[in-house]
This record gives sequence, C-alpha cells and structure tokens, in this order.
Amino acid sequence: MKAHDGMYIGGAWRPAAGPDVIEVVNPADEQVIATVPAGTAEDVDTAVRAARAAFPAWAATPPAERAARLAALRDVLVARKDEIAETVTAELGSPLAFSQTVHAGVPIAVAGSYADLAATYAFEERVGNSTVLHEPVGVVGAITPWNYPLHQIVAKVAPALAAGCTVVLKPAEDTPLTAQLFAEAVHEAGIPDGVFNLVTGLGPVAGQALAEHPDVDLVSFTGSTAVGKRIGAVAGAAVKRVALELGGKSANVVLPSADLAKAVNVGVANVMSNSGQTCSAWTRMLVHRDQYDEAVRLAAAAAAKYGERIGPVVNARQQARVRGYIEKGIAEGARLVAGGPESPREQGYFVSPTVFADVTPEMTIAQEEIFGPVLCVLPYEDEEDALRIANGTVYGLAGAVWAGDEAEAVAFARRMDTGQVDINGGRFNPLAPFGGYKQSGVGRELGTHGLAEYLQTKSLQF
Ligand code: TXE
Repeated sequence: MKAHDGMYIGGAWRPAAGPDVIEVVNPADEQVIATVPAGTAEDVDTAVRAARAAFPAWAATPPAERAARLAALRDVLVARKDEIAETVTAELGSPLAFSQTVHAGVPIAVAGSYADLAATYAFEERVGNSTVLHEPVGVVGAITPWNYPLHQIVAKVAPALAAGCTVVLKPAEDTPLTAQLFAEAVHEAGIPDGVFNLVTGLGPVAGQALAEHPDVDLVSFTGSTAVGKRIGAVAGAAVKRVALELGGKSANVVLPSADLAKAVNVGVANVMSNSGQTCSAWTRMLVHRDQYDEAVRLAAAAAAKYGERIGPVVNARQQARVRGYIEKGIAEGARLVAGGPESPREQGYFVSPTVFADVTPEMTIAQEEIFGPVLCVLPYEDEEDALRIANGTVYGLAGAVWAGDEAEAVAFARRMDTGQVDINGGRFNPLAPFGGYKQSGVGRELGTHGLAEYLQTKSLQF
C-alpha cells in the first residue's frame, strides 16, 4: 500500500529525524503492507514549533473562513471515501462495507458538523455588563487509537481547527496510513501550512514526547485507561488542559416490557460490530430473571450467525488479550454459549463471536474492558438490582435501555452513571456530546461541547 516515508509538518512531507520505521500489518492475513517512519522527540518538537508558528494567524482567521476550510476538508473526504474505506480495511481488517458506512461515513458527518458549528458558534457573547470571548487554547497534542482510525482523528482535529487551535497528531501505530491520508486531505482542502501536523510513531516515544512537550497547551487523548492516567498526571503537573476518552463497560438494560428479540439482536450486533473494538459497546446485557433463558438462547443464536464476517481484531497482542479474557471467563465459572477462545482461522487475528451466560457482576469479564467480540449476559431480579449492576463498574461511558414505553426507558436512563444512553436502540447523532462519567474519562467530544474543549474564556468588564 502507498505510504509516505516522512512526517507532514508545516504543510509539507519532511524526512523523519531518525531511521526507524513501523511496519503496518493487515490483520486479516498478517502481511506487512507498508512501513511508516517511527517519530522521535525531535520530530515532535519540529511539529510543535510549526504548530506554534501557525497559531496566531489561524486563531485570528475569521470563523467563517475556518468554517470554509473545514467544509473543503469534508468535501475532500467525501471525494476520497472509497480510498479511506480501503485503507481502513487494509490496516484494521474491518469488512469493506462497514469501513464505507462507519469508518468513512461517520468522520465525514463529523467534519461537516464542525464546518457548520465554526460558522454559527457564539465565539463572543454579552453577559450583563461583560463581553465573554471564547478564544482558542493554543497548540493541541492529539493522541488517537486504532479502533476507529479516522473518526478518532476527526473528532479531535475538526473541533480544534474550528476553535482556532493548531494541532500535532500522533496516531496509533497500527493505523498510520489512514492518518497519512487525512494529512493529504487537510493539504488538499487548503488548510494553511502548520495548522495541522502529523508525526507517526510509537506511543511511549512520540506519544509521550507530545504529551510532555512544554509548548503543547492541551492534550487530547483517546485510548487505554492506563495510558490515559499517565497523560492526565503529566498534564496535571504542567497545569495544561487535558481531555481523556478512555474505556467502557457499558450496560444494555432490557426492561421486562421491551421487545426482547429486538433488544437482544440489536444488542448482539452492537457488541460484534468492529469486532468488539468499540469503547462504547454494550458489552453487558442485563435481562430480567424471568426472560433470561430466552435472552441467552437468542443471543447465542445471533452471535453464531456472525461467524468470521465481523473481521479480525487489530493485532496479535489484542487477539491474545481477548483470548485471555475468554479463558478467564470460563475459569471463573461463566457459561460459554457461543464462540470460545480458539481462533476460527489459522491466519489472521480472528476471534469467534463469543457469548457468556451466568455471568455475575463481580466476574473479571463483567468488570474489565475486553475490547473484542465478547458479550456477557447477566440476570437481574428487579429494576433496583438492574441499576445497581449497571452502575457497578469503574466505567461510565455509554449504555442502552429498552422498554415498551420510551418514558419508562428514559426514567431508568436518568439514574444511570454514564455519559450517553441509547433509548430503544438509539441513532448516531454527530451533534450529541460523547464522553465518560467516572473513569471513562474527562471532557466531551462532538457537537458544541466538543468545540468548547478547545476554547478558553476571557471576560471583558465594562
Ligand atoms: O491502547 P493505548 P492499546 C483500550 C482497550 C484496548 C486497550 C489497549 O481496552 O484493549 O486499551 O489498547 C498511544 N504516552 N482502548 O494498547 O496504548 C498509542 O501510541 C503517550 C480503548 O492500543 O492506550 C496510541 O496512539 N501516548 C480505546 C494511543 O496512545 C501513548 C481505544 C492508544 O494506545 C503512550 C484503544 C504513552 N506512554 C484502546 N502509550 C477507546 N477509549 O476507544 C501509548 N500511547
């Protein structure tokens, strides 16, 4: 696959400071498809300088002009949609149709939403005898994961640019080709040199250097809780702004009045899509004791139908990690009703769609993020029990409630300690804020809340 052998810094592809490279592997067949440079602290420093130099002019660019550049970016992404989907499929392994609709389609919608918001947001407002100015924070260090390679980038870069910030991006080492394609799109959209910069590289090297760089004003990170805690500590010590989008263990609560078959089928699809590599996935299905056996039967049948169509997980390490959790579930006494630890194929990092029944809330598989196609089905006795189980993890990213009556589902959702709840299935809304309660993170992405993350306020008193 086509790849750049340099970093996109200051509007041009420049040679990397060091000789090291990262091999990009297609997880469906384990073949090396490209190499990209492994950036060092020196590359990060060059990129941060470029972002700093570009900041004053971009911050002073009228919002309508920033909006026009973001609209142009959206248009380039639309024009290159097929290429985006093929690139994501090559380095993440997701089925092409899913890459088209979700991996390419969602970031296009998000880029479009920020083109609109940049044009309409009240960057100045009158409050009593004061004028409040919402000004860009400065240089943003964005560190993204591989699970939604383009969405994770656009969900940070689009609002940052809309706000008037400049950005240095360090994308995940597993999916750098999508990030390079995004840099090309930024260039084609006529976004001024230095406003967006890309440094590919390893997390503990390039990522760490970016988070620790003294001239980065805000770090926006999506990834594991362990790394997120470290980045939060680094940012706290330097008193710089930080946004963290970490893991989840979301509950899918099926109330007795719900359409059980629909709730279970949509619930299984939600967990299996993207091979379970979705931070907001409804990985714990909670069903009333009276409907439990039927729900387990339906879930097992639904999961079995997916087979290898879900695609592999991203790399050998994730495959081993997911397998480890499945083995742990069996060892802790959960009942395997679909899938299992054995890979369904010799080649490629495949994991069988797996469903566990008789899961208790304390089990490891019901508490920790597995990040693979593994669903736990838990019984509950009554609504209070369901709520206790739903809220009983360190996470609080997302969730779902199903009921015969929407108002009943909403009443339950209000009591959930989580940042987003889908009511009777829900539908993606690029304007709705997304982010975590508790250890799922700090800050919000998408919509006006996502834009506000990249702004700081100044009051002028009259
Ligand atoms: O994440 P990492 P990994 C969870 C999920 C998954 C687990 C491990 O449970 O199984 O994390 O995935 C960069 N300083 N999520 O190991 O390492 C890294 O290069 C600065 C949830 O892939 O956190 C990459 O760009 N940066 C999740 C990014 O952090 C560092 C999405 C994420 O990688 C760094 C992905 C360091 N010291 C995984 N170390 C979600 N919330 O959606 C690594 N990175």
